[in-house]
Amino acid sequence: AKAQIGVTGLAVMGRNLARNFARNGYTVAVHNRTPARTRALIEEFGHEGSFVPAESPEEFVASLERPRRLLVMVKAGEPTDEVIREFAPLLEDGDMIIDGGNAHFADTRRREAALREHGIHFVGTGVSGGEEGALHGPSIMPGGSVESYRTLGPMLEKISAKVDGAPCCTHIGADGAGHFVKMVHNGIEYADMQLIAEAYDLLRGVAGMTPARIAETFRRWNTGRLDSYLIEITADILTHTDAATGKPFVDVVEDQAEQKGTGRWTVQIALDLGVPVPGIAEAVFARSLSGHTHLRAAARSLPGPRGNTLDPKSAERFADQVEHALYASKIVSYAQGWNMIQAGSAEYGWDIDLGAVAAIWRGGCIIRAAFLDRIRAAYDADRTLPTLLADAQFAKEIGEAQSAWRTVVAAAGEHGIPAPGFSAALSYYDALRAERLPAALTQAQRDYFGAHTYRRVDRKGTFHTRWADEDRSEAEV
Ligand code: NBP
Repeated sequence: AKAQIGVTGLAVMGRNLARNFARNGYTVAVHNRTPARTRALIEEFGHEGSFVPAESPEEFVASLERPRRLLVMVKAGEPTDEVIREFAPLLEDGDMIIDGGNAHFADTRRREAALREHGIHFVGTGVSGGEEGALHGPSIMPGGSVESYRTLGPMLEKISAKVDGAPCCTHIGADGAGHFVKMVHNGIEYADMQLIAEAYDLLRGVAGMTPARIAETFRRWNTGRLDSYLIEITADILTHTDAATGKPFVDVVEDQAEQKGTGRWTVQIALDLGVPVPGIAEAVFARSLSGHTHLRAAARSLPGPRGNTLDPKSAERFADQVEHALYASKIVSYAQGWNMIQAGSAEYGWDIDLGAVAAIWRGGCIIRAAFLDRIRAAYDADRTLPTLLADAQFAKEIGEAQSAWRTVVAAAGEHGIPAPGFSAALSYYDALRAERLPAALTQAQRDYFGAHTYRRVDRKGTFHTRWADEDRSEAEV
């Protein structure tokens, strides 16, 4: 029998996705540049379903039913182009190349346009959930043509995570839309992780709580509105004791966070699109700063405040305030992420359904959380919502949280504990709320030194003040 789908690139992700398809009853052709991986897959997992191993690209392509669906799971970047160069000449009109790697959406747009010329559908697809998700059900964000989704979509939906019976997979939009949305997902993930790390740091540094106590606190939070995969694993990590030293595990890990690049891409593209995403940016910079050991060593002896940790009763109250601060900051960073998706959608004409994106992130992916249901509800109620902060429910909650949020940011300052995520989120909130921003002064300065002009609050038009003249007369320009 011919295979309904083929997977080339059988490292952790490709292998697990191939197994997921096979476990769901599909016949799966499998191929890898180095054939040993293909053989290993068949030996170890061949019994799980119907696999068709292929050693050569020709054999692989010949084993696929038409239109062919060829899922590429190789290292993102040049390897993807190499695989396309190798396979595209073997394909025919209407066949599909699905790129499930973490490609940059601009590369996906380029590849899609080039392959479209040859009648081949190129389906850039975001896949989230890591190794486990790939095997048991990831969140899947396919881009590409509507036509390709007609036959491919049901298969992807079948292997995806399910929440309340609904698949965590939907057609996001044309060409690079899927990879764009996956990129923003990762940006939001960076922000979420940073906020959780700050909450932990404040509970430890201000409230004087041990990692084990903080784990209990996180576990309690995980039964409420912060219920999420990331809070759950955080509690688990904080409970873990290092076997070699008997210390809390978190204390034996070097305090330098690495990054692979999707968070950085999110910020770079946000700058290009002109979307303010300070929460995501601060998270990327916080990781970057942590790795600058020479800067940190040079600054280690600089003075800081001498803050005492709180007594146990105040510590409990403070923990509640941190919960509010974390929740409010989380709303803000998701608001920024969704604004970014809106901006990308408008720029590239993707017409992305913002509520549907929230729905497919409820399961399978790293930021899966009960919270996403609320975002979906907000966009279902109003597709044109300018910001999540304008949703009545979120506005109410953030209003209730704001006083505690301010206390926490102030405490961070008083105790000398860095909280860039919490404070940037609060500043963003206050900036959007502000009746007047000091941007008026900034614009006046621009006019002063560079004749960059300004608009007035009381009259239409564009103006310049002749700052060098004695009379400082104003001219309409
Ligand atoms: P890797 O990103 O480590 O890539 C290894 C695979 O790429 C192997 O199958 C390797 O073949 C193949 N490959 C390379 Br490298 N260069 C090639 C070339 N020039 N031609 C053909 N094949 C080539 O694997 P992974 O961690 O499974 O990730 C696969 C993709 O999924 C990546 O794009 C990744 O960013 C993305 N992703 C990963 C995760 C995750 O949690 N790991 C999550 C979501 C998405 P070989 O065996 O012959 O060396």
